Amino acid sequence: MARILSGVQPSGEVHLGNYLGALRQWVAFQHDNDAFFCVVDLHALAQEHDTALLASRTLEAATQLLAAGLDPSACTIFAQSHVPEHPRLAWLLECTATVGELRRMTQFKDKGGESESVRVGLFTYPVLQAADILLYDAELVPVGDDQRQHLELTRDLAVRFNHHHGDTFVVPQAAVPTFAARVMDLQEPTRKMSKSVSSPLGTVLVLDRPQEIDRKIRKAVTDTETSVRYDPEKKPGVSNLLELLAASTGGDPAVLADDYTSYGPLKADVAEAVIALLQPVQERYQELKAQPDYVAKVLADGAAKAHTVAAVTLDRAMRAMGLLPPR
Ligand code: AQP
Repeated sequence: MARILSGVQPSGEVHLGNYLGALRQWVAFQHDNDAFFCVVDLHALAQEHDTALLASRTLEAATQLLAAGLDPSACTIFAQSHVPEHPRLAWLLECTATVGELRRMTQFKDKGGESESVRVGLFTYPVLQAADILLYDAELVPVGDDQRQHLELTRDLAVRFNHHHGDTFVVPQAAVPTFAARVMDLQEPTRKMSKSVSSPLGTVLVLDRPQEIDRKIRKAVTDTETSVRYDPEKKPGVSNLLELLAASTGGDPAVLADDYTSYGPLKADVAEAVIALLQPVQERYQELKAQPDYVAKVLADGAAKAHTVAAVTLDRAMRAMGLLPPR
């Protein structure tokens, strides 16, 4: 049994990229591992957010994790802000991380890292993410491809801390799916599908109605050629569709491409496969959305369990850094 930790931001609605890159792996991992999954609401503060919506979005994200198939009797599900050890360990790690290594984070650069008015939280949030992971002694972190660099930073921080202060943290590894690890925006296929940036027509939401999914996929931007080929560099739109098909039905995108001679039938099959993939999630969601108290209870129980694990690691890290233990 490996210890697992991963999270999703309540920064908008859960989309197909989150589902294929992360959530589906989480569901697969939960039964044979000791898995912790959190709605990382503190991360959502690092960018412009709607104060009136954050709490309901956090509950909504948790509902969608359950709808995706997470089972609270098999794994621990909690909200990051309910476990105070996260920002406390983040501070200790911030005192070991350097400005240079945080400046190299491509997500920070992409989100306006050069600007004077960019928030300090956006700069340091990869360190909070490292704390999220290291608190649980996680060996594996199932994430999409966009998180690889942050995972590398987490590993670097853990190795450095262990070197300077003695063995304290488990050094984690990323688990990234083979296909659909970076689902691209359907309208701008050189940009990843994301909650906070993507275009409405370019993002398939997990809860989109079948007609809406069909419409978005049929309108997906491809290219001016007609041949169906898997070539993410030269044909990003078509390759994205092939990856969606491969991830939804099994198979290899380069091999699946041989079944098509034009884009129309490919789009029709992708739409059908994605609709079928999301149907059970949508059905479970309909049952769960009427039970907000149940979801809140799952989060409360999850936070209590997460706290017992996180408190031990934080105490170890504080002592290792030489802080006076409280009586
Ligand atoms: N497009 C994607 N393809 C595959 N995996 C993805 N993930 C995110 N986008 C894709 C994975 O989903 C998990 C949760 O990540 P997140 O909550 O940070 O997702 P987001 O949609 O990217 O949210 P934001 O608010 O737009 O955040 P930014 O832009 O900061 O990433 C992660 O495992 C992620 O890899």
